[in-house]
Amino acid sequence: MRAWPAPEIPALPVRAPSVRLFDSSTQTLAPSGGGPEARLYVCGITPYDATHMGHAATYVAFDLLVRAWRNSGLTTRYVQNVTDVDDPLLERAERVHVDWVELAERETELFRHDLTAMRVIPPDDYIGAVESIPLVIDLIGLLQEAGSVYEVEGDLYFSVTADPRFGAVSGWDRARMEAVFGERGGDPERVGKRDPLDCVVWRRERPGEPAWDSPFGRGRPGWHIECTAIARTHLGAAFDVQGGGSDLVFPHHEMCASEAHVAYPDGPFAHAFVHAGMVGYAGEKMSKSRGNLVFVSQLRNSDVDPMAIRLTLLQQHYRSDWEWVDSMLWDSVDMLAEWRRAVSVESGSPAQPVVEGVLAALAEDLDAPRAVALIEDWAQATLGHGHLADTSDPHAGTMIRALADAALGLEL
Ligand code: 5CA
Ligand code: ZN
Repeated sequence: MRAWPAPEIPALPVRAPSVRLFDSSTQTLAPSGGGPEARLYVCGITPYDATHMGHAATYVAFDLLVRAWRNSGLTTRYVQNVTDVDDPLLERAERVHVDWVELAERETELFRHDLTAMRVIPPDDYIGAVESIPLVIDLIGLLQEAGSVYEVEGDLYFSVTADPRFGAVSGWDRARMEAVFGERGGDPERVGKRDPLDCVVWRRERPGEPAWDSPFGRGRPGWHIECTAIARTHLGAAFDVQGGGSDLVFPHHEMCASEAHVAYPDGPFAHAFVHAGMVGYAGEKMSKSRGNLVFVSQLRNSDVDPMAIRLTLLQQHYRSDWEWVDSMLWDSVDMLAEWRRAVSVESGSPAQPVVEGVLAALAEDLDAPRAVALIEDWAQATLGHGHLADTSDPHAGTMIRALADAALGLEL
């Protein structure tokens, strides 16, 4: 699948510290990106509706990671999927009487435009579920050879007990797993399953649903196996990070890891699992199914500067759950205008400590709010509003402009 155009990123004269990230599976901060190439898989959209602030916040968070890795001297390899066939997409297409392929293409295209406007670095490989069906079929074959797949009325299930490490990603106990499995695409109550938590890897054809030929009959892939297959094929074993929003910790990332452990006993799936917090609006998690949404495209259509949207997202730590409030956006519009004024003055407050501080903040679990505060202090000092008014650095504006762009993705 085609991704979107890459923003131009200025090179910085200083090298950033190595990145440390909070790994959900160990609940600790750990060094990240050990090799010369850092490898990242981020779970992409299910394209049945437009990009909302929750999606945008998650993709901006992993964009900060790519930038932090690159600024620390690593090269990066980034893969993202598009769940372009799955229950929620098919249900929406049927409800609004649109062909599911058309709906997926339209919403994916809108997503590309939204993320381009927000200067989010595109993945190197942008891979759809439909185009990955041959990979999924091969992977199910490996799971079958390992004796971890069984059939219920023509549907194939992965047996979670086949992986002794099942549960290691979320660290949840069974009661908690069972409580949310049904709400997040699982079918804990289905009769004939060996374990309520087993997940579908191949769903046999139903009338009116798309289906593809396979050695196990016509059907379509289950959700989790799509990401397992794409990540393992396009990144190999033991890549650095699997990322997504915190709603994917269980079952999605847990199942991806277990399927990979069983199919490929040669190595771990991802070294770390990194999760962005949930963005809410009007008292609830922003979600396509609840309909309490603020869309990036809607704001763009009303001529809101995408950089102001981005700056709003950056002021929340990526791991926090938070609520979008419209006034945050207007505050960011003002802040951005001040920053733009500050980088245009002839001589500004010294940039060097700001560069070092911002890069250090981002290397320490992507602390964008701290990075924003440092640039804000610099802007205030440069404009003479701060107590530290000092405008002795003639290169400060150029340097801060490059810094905001390279480290935070903000074009001033
Ligand atoms: N296609 C699957 C992943 S393989 C999926 O979860 N699609 S999605 O469209 O529902 O979500 C896309 C990404 O946005 C996921 O990483 C998800 O965790 C994240 N996300 C969804 N809602 C929110 C929210 N309210 N706040 C933050 N992130 C969110
Ligand atoms: Zn995924």
